[in-house]
Amino acid sequence: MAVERTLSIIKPDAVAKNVIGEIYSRFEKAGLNIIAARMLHLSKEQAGEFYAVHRERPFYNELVEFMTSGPVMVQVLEGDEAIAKNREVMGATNPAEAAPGTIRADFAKTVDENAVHGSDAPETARAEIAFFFNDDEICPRTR
Ligand code: IDP
Repeated sequence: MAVERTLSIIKPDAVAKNVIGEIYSRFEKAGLNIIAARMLHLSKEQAGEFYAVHRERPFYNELVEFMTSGPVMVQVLEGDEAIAKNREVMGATNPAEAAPGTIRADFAKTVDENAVHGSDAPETARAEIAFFFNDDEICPRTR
């Protein structure tokens, strides 16, 4: 199995619900190591650029509004097959379709405010990690 890194965001709805610790616990129980983390309140420019791939989608403006509505927790997760494992722990984009016991099933109610973001492929993971963290801010367990 390949050790991978992925970018995770705990979105404003989950930060407001005070479940950062519970979500971190899900990552840790799944064998994902948190190797970088930062809390920040995204600007409209940052959120718009981060979600630029969705610029043409009808929900883009709503998504940028939501992502800037409060602080987010951003982290790099590392582990075997981290990209797929994180998405498994997150559950489906629409919480109504998310498997029981997943983060979105347990902490989100709607497709637009769905608690967490996770990179969907190695290329996007690399770009998304670099969007938020410099190399010297990433602290793997071993050097
Ligand atoms: P993902 O976050 O599971 O990878 P994407 O399809 O990449 O899902 O969508 C990015 C984000 O855009 C979602 O997590 C959600 O916050 C928002 N989004 C997706 N579909 C809709 C929609 O139909 N209405 C409103 N927001 C949506």
